[in-house]
Amino acid sequence: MDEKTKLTADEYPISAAAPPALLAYIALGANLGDREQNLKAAIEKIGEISGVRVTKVSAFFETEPVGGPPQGMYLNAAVEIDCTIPAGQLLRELQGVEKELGRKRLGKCFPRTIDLDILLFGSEVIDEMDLKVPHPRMHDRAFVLDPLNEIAPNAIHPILGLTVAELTRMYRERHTDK
Ligand code: A4P
Ligand code: MG
Repeated sequence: MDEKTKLTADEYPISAAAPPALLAYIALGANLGDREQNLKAAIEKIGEISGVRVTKVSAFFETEPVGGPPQGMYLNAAVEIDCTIPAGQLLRELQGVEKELGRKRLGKCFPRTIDLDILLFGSEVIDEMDLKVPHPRMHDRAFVLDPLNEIAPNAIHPILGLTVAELTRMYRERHTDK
């Protein structure tokens, strides 16, 4: 390459720094339709989001519904993703997946074909109108903690300063009949 066409580091296309990846955790829940199929389809679609790679998937846990009107049992799971997009964009992408899988928003805690919640996003703490991370109720729900503890016992809750394993143990202690 002669001097005239030589690119400086700034101009060279691949010199642009790749956005740093972080590990994030998503909770999945379904209690309408073919619940197992809904979870599997959601995991596949999450893996197709640009800038997201699914790195771990928990077992599927059958759980009693918590809150809301009387409704059927849930299947819950958690996934770990390696993520290079910002949390707000991830939320919008997940809402797109919920919509594609036929989610109708009937009201809070109503039955759903699929619910996708961001539990942890690296060590970020986010407190916006439409996005709170860590998920504000994650430490008080067995249907979230059990699947998450299976894939990420050492992940740290950045507000409480405790690992998922510790949160799970403390939840059990609070809910064991004395
Ligand atoms: N939002 C704020 N922070 C987040 C976040 N970290 N991740 C906002 C995802 N969304 C977040 O969510 C309502 C709003 O929360 C969204 O507009 C988003 O901007 P939604 O999915 O429309 O409604 P939702 O799921 O009914 O509300 P939410 O607050 O996610 O409900 P929960 O507290 O998650 O409870 N029982 C069992 N056994 N298993 C379940 O999975 N799920 C629920 C839902 C109740 N009982 C359950 C289960
Ligand atoms: Mg939700």
